[in-house]
Amino acid sequence: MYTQGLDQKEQSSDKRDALESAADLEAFQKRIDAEQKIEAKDWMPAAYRRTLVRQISQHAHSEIIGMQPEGNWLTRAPTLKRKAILLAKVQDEAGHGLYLYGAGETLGTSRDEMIADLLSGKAKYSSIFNYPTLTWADMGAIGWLVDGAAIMNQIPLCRCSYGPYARAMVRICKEESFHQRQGFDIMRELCRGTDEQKAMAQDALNRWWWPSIMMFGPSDKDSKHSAQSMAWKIKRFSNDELRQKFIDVTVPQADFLGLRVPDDDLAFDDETGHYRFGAIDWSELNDVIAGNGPCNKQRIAKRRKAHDDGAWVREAAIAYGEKHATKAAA
Ligand code: BYC
Repeated sequence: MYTQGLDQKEQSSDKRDALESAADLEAFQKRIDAEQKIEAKDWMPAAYRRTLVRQISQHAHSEIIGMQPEGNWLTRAPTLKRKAILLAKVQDEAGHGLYLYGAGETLGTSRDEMIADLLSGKAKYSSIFNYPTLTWADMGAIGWLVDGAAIMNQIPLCRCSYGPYARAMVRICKEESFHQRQGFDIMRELCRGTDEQKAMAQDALNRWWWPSIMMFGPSDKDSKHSAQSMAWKIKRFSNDELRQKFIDVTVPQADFLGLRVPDDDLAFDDETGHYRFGAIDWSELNDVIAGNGPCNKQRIAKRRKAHDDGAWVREAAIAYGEKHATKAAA
């Protein structure tokens, strides 16, 4: 179902870009401006296709790698109910990865190719998943902040100009909304608990706040893809706009919990109606993206091992498929 784009096999990207006529590019932009969805079989500029493969595959990789920090707590969830909820959340993330790889495949890049790029280090995944999960409160902070940031970024993607990506995002956002609420619920319970539990919640907020703010990507002035992605209506808001929206909705939630956001410069600005916030340490984001975050090596090593350990399953599935195809042909 998702492989119809595979017949449009790659010429070198420069060759394909050069073959595109100004008239085709103009007609394409008109469709985008008219809010028409672009579908897998439609003509599209090679650069639009490349941008989508880059973003969708990196998004898929983030979901798959994102299972690790929370998977770490499945065996240590404090109650059976919390364990069942966390298990469902981690399984949802596997599902999100699969819908997204499916959406990526409609553009003519196979899942194997996308995964090979992740494992070789060529493709990125979200910086946020390179931080360790040290206490149970981190499960609360991830749900509340990381999924909260994810929703802020992903709701506009439901209106992305590329149909298969936009449609995949609808279900993903519904599930992310449950994830965010379960995280906030963990934080609320800890904040209403003993002093020790509240301190654990505060410590998790201290460690996850700035990395969550950085999830939105570099500042607009340093975002190399934003202008084109917004013109193509892949992105509907800039990185800084989404970051500000996230801060504006999240700070009152921290106040409600009785927690302190770890930013001395944070203040509500009556004139703009937004929170002003302190300077972001971009060197930290750049380091993590470059592979030097606290857990980058561990995350990729674990993903590589899981991929290698699963080789027999893929081989068995192919053999099973071939057996049935031969039977059906006979
Ligand atoms: N981490 O020009 P820019 C989830 C890269 S999943 C790492 O602004 P763009 C969840 C960027 O890729 C969360 N890399 O790029 C899962 C680019 O490098 P390349 C993931 C980052 O694409 C499980 C370069 O920096 N969400 O939420 O216009 C449990 C320049 O950036 C990051 C998505 O993937 C980063 N934080 O904007 C819980 C959503 N930021 O590709 C939660 C879809 C930037 O040129 N993606 N880079 O090598 C997007 O919306 C956009 O791709 C981004 C970046 C806003 C992330």
